[in-house]
Amino acid sequence: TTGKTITCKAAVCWAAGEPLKLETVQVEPPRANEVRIKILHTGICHTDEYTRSGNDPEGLFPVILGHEGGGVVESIGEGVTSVQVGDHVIPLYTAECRECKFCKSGKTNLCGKVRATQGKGVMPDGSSRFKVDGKPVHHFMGTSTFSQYTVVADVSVVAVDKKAPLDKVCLLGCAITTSWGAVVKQDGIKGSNVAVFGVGAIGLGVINTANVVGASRIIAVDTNPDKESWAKKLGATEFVNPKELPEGKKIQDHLIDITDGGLDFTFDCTGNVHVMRSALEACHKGWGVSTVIGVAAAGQEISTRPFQLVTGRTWRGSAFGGVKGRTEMPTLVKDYMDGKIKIDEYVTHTQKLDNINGGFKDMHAGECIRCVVDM
Ligand code: NAD
Ligand code: AHE
Ligand code: ZN
Repeated sequence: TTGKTITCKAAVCWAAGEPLKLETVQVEPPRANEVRIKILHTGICHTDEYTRSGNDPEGLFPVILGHEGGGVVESIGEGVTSVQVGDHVIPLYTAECRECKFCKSGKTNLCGKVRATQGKGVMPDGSSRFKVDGKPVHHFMGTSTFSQYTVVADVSVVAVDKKAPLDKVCLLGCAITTSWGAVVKQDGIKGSNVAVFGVGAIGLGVINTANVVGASRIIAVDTNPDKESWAKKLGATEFVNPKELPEGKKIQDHLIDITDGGLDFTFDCTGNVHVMRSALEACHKGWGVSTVIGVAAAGQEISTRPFQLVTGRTWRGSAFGGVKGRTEMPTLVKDYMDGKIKIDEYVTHTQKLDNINGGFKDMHAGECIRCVVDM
């Protein structure tokens, strides 16, 4: 609370659809129950692009995007006990206060403490810690990791082992944890048939985790043929390109044909609502479960015949893999250090902060799994 405002560089998105712009930004000291973090590395997730593009109904501008970061605590506000100056940390877009109805329910990782202000692009007290030329800039997902310094709520950050390389474990801030949790927290994957729609970082993580927990068949589905080798490298047993099916053949019908009635589990990792429908309908009658992980644009809706559900298929979704970040992240980092969780394989590209737009370009090019930005 006695700290000074820090002047540093950040990538600011001034308006929906615009490229990010490197700006000199003033970052105010952390107030009570807030933590200021020097961000060293951050991944670029498709969700950053989704909000940048203007497709996010919660999108606010100007904004500092980024939610897959790793850094070091620079200073803490009054009342902060969970992290200390110098701790290596991962910001959490899914907070964990351990006090709210959600946290205490034991049924969900969603936390109610800061979500409302987070969605409004401000800190819990309703104000922003970022200014450019005296003008406030919005926070994003409670993390804003595309800034050399950021301020987060103390319930939105977790300390991790200092020996863990931050240029890798930053991906635990979103992609790796999201996909790991979506599989590990779903009972019954061992010995089952699984289909994964979309082989980006999220889909690959689902494939890899399904392989680790012992799924018997893992069918990867992607419209980009270059994703076949990626999918197989991380444990897919088969690959299907929906574009290569005979004219008029739906992907769900093809999958039902080759699996004697459909999949036990499917995952949407595309964010495309038509793909979500295919993933649900590819499920086996009586018991198939489809998990929506992808994030769809404003105005998009999912649909299917209710008969699909009446006849025993389940449609569900998952945010941050159902993982409670403050409680579970240290173990995930340890699992990575022990070689039980893959991360290095996903980092196909790196960029410097001043070329962060190049990282967005890499993502669109299709051969990039994750681009990690060196801040
Ligand atoms: P990505 O762009 O790297 O990967 C998406 C993949 O889907 C690509 O390989 C693309 O070729 C493929 N694809 C596109 N259209 C397809 C189609 N019609 N059929 C089959 N494949 C198709 O994205 P990502 O970073 O891996 O993220 C995937 C999705 O997950 C995004 O929507 C993202 O916003 C969302 N996400 C959700 C959570 C969560 O907590 N629920 C967390 C992270 C990301
Ligand atoms: N603002 C968006 C919400 C998008 C969304 O669903 N986000 C996921 C995380 S994506 C990470 O890459 C999530 O955690 N959702 C739960 C939550 O509370 O936001 C929209 O579409 O309105
Ligand atoms: Zn993400």
